[in-house]
Amino acid sequence: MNLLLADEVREAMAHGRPVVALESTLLAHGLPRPQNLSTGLELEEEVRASGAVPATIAVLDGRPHIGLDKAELERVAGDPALRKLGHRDLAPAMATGVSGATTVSATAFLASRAGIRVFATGGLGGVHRGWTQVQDESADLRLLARTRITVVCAGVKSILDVPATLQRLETLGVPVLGYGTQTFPGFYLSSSGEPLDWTVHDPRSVAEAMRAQDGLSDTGEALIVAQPVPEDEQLDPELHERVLAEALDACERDGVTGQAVTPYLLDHLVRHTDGKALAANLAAVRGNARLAARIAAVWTATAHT
Ligand code: PSU
Ligand code: MN
Repeated sequence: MNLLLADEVREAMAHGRPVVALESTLLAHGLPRPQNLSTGLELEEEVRASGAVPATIAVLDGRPHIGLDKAELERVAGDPALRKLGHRDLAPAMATGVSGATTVSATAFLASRAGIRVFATGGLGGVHRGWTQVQDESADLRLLARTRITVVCAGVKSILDVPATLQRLETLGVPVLGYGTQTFPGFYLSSSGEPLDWTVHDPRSVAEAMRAQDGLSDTGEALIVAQPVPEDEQLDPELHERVLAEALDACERDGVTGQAVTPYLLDHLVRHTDGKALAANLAAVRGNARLAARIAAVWTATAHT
């Protein structure tokens, strides 16, 4: 496949050094400007400071990029016409020379093809509320059921039907590890209240689970590592509940559907919480970038033992 690896990423991979994939839809379509550019740069810094090389992934002029330079990141953060590309959009985007930010499904796919094993994001996509009417389930879930990559996230966005999403992950055979928690994180909230079956407490345990997974099969499902946003940085749960209900109403009233739903809801939350939703979102992704780098470091350090 025609993947364009940044020099730094190519070199790190060639020498078996840790690399962490980062998603670009959360920058282009999930965060307001201009914080999205500073966040993109900051996430790369967090990864570096924790000992790995960052590879932000996007499609530019039809070409999948694994690792962006500063000008490319500025383009991703600043271009209002940039498309949102899920996994199924990759082929048409490549054929038509389109540029787009990649969602979890497209990023996980491209990262895995490039040989990157660890990926950090904010919240995964999942089963939307009202699924019985609209069957809106993020393509993230099915892609993660057939891609061997470790995804560090803060749960799934609380705009979704969280219990239904966890059920789907179970059906699809995707393991979920709580990182220092026995309940599934709630993205803006430290806990969604949903219980988890597995809890780990350090990057080494995650790397061991990854190795055990590989021992069972060399292709197959992802591993989800769910790390909560620290409690003192979460969105106030009452504020969250109120504004989320308003956002869901507004979304229905405005007739928003398909790919536009997630960005619409996230934007509503940011604008109606006086920036507090944004602060919680940023705290979550920062923590995930750091943890992903630590996992990648242990993973590569133990590669031949
Ligand atoms: N997490 C965030 N912000 C985001 C997203 C996740 O903190 O914007 C994006 C991810 O790219 C995820 C996508 O893959 O939302 C899911 O969109 P959809 O529901 O249309 O599949
Ligand atoms: Mn969707």
